[in-house]
Amino acid sequence: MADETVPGGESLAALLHEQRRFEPPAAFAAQANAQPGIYEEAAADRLRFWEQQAERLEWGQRWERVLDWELPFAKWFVGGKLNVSVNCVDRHVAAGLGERVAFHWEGEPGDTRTITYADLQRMVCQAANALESLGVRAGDTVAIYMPMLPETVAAMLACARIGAPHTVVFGGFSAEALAGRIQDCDARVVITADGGYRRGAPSGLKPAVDEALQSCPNVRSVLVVRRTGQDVAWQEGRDVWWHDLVERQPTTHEAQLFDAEHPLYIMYTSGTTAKPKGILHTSGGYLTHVSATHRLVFDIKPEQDVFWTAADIGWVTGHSYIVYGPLANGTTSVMYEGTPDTPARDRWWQIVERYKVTILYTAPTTIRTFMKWGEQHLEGHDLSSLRLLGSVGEPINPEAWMWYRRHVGGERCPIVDTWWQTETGGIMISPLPGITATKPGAAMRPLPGISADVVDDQGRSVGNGQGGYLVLTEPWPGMLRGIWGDPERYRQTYWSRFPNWYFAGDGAKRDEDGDIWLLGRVDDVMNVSGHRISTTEVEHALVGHPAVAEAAVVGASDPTTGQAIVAFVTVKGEAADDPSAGAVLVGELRNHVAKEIGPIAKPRQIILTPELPKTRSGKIMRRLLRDVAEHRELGDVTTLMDPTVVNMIGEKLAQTP
Ligand code: 6R9
Repeated sequence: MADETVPGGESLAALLHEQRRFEPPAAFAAQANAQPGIYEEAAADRLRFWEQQAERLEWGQRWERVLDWELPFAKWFVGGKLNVSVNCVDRHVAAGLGERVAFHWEGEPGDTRTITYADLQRMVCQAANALESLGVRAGDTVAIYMPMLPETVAAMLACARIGAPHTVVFGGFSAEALAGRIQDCDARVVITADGGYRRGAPSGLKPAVDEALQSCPNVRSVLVVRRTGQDVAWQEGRDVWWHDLVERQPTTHEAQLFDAEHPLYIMYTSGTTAKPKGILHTSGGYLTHVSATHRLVFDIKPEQDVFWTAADIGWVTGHSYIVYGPLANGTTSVMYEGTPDTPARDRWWQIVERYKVTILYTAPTTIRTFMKWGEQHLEGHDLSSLRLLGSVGEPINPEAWMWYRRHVGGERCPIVDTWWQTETGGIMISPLPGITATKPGAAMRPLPGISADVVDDQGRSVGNGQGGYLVLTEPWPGMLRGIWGDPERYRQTYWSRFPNWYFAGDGAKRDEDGDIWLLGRVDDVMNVSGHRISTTEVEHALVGHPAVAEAAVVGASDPTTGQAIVAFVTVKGEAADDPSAGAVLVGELRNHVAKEIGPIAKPRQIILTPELPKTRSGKIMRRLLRDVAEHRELGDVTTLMDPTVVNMIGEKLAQTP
């Protein structure tokens, strides 16, 4: 992997020379939730460590065993029973904290709402009653396709309360993508909104639901929150307004206990094939993992902190660190509906100042966008409330890390670079603020209770600056329990590369001190602005267009988005030779991909070419296309059927805007 570049453009060689270290400030260390000794304690008895974390939750019935492990299937807290929504809401109200703010919510147009734990309890109970009135029972799946609203959280917790696993589909996904997910998990009820605000304008969601449901005949009810007030089509008997149904329900609801392994949610994520995988998370272990990591990694003091995960609820980061982790810990969070540059590029810094945010958690792509906009947008805003910063979603390049530290953190806030995945449920590798001396660009060490390694092809541990594959060598409580409806794919995807370990799909290196640096995906998954998109998924969308003969898609490093999608396409007919027809077609293809998958999957560049580089056995050589897209020297071309093809493609690329 020696010549690889990581997102942000820094080379592995440059990372190896990164020498800066930042010791935890003494005052921070003195008050931190995680104190030295925690690693040794957890290492001495891993299961006991997790059991202690589970004891921080409220259980209706205690577990009999901490873990049943039949590789690759884990059961945590076997025999235990709890209710996730009671843990996130009711127990705090019962403890007298009903007036504590759960969310400072801010809409993009500037409207605000303050939701206390008591408010949230009423909302969740009403929504749970409403779902039951629509016939939703424990075990039924519910699809949620919503903007960032308090009702979105209430909808998720209401599902959890009645034992109905939810699948939240990111509002940026297309009708097609939504339909695929609804069909895969056979959801019968969809919760949505008329629309939400994005970039200063209302953007519709209900129309996409209407379109999706044309191919989802099993959906019987659509519950619609009124957010933007835009006109929506209405199907009597199927569609019902949230304010008509939910807000008329009783504000109490008796929660039942569910088994620790009862399904909590399914989150679809891109794999290496065209079909997204439904990652299944269950209740007791997941909640233990996200609440413990939220407390230790973000040093949460629920009486004082104002926590802000600036991510969408539709991604796992939102599930674990906007909803389940923070609420399980009784935290006050900020939730913001819209984009960072609406109405101006200092919107986030206004929010930090207004709510006195103490902990900010966001993605490198956003940090790089702020860098591009310039630090003048932060000036004049009082950011002195901040005491800790977090990063997630992709490798953070040292330059962005340093900018974050200097301009957002005022050189005083520790930074936690947190590595994890939809599949892991919660944070796995991260510094512990107060203990770990951080290095710009390194996720550092597996958390207490987590076992990870970096290994070569043969499964041998590497060290001293060598690169390899990241593996997780012991089960952990937040781990996925499988792929919805496809146990074989679960085994194949994660547990076959190395026989006894979980293969994460990420490259990593371990430095001389034993600290871990993540290097990006080693498979065909791209990471665009922290969103996982499979190359195959985009190829699939492109070849679905009538003009396209063949398509090959690669991720190329991009200074802002980490990776960007570059597509090489051969077309049927004349378009490839006729530049004006070609330009029109390229525009059409970009929109086609946006429609099939979502705007985030729009290729940055589409290069029309008469040929794709293929091996003699006919396999498209994506590795070479990646070299071309990155303007790198080409690797081995000897297996190519026609070596002149790559040069020609390189020339085409140079001519493509
Ligand atoms: C939480 C989340 C998972 C993939 C993962 C890796 C990349 C996430 C990272 C990171 C380097 C970090 N990733 N955090 N790479 N450093 N701190 O992002 O989940 O959407 O499933 O993506 O994201 O490649 O495998 P998900």
